[in-house]
Amino acid sequence: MSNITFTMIKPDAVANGHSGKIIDQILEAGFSIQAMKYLHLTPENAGKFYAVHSERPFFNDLVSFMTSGPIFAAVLVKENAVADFRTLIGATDPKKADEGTIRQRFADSIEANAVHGSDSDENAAIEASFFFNSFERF
Ligand code: IDP
Ligand code: MG
Repeated sequence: MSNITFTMIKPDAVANGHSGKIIDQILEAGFSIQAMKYLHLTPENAGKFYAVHSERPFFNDLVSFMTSGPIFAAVLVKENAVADFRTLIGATDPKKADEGTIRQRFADSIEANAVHGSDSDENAAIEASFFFNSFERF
């Protein structure tokens, strides 16, 4: 079990002014921020990041959405980070997300769902290195 996960505050949440409250909830839940940056994904970046979904019907819309405005990308540290962060953000579809989760509080739709969270330790490392060089040294 590794102790890092990777997150993005997605364009909907940044545009709606929710970044501060989301970061606050992440810190309140016991995560620390090892690295963070503010950036605007290119279609090429977004397509690579979500390559695993390239055959899904929503892929093109997802790339458009993820490139529609700036995001925060971050590496978070906590014991059991991947699973605990998935619990904190809630289900992919905010209508199905538990009360008080980040997606239940801040997401607009199953697509514009406020935050990303890695789904495994392996993907957390891959995703963190996609955005941060040598993130271990921060
Ligand atoms: P996750 O973000 O909860 O891990 P995934 O199934 O990995 O969910 O999907 C990646 C992202 O693709 C979601 O966060 C959401 O933005 C988008 N997405 C997933 N399912 C749908 C869908 O059915 N319609 C539109 N967008 C979707
Ligand atoms: Mg996923």
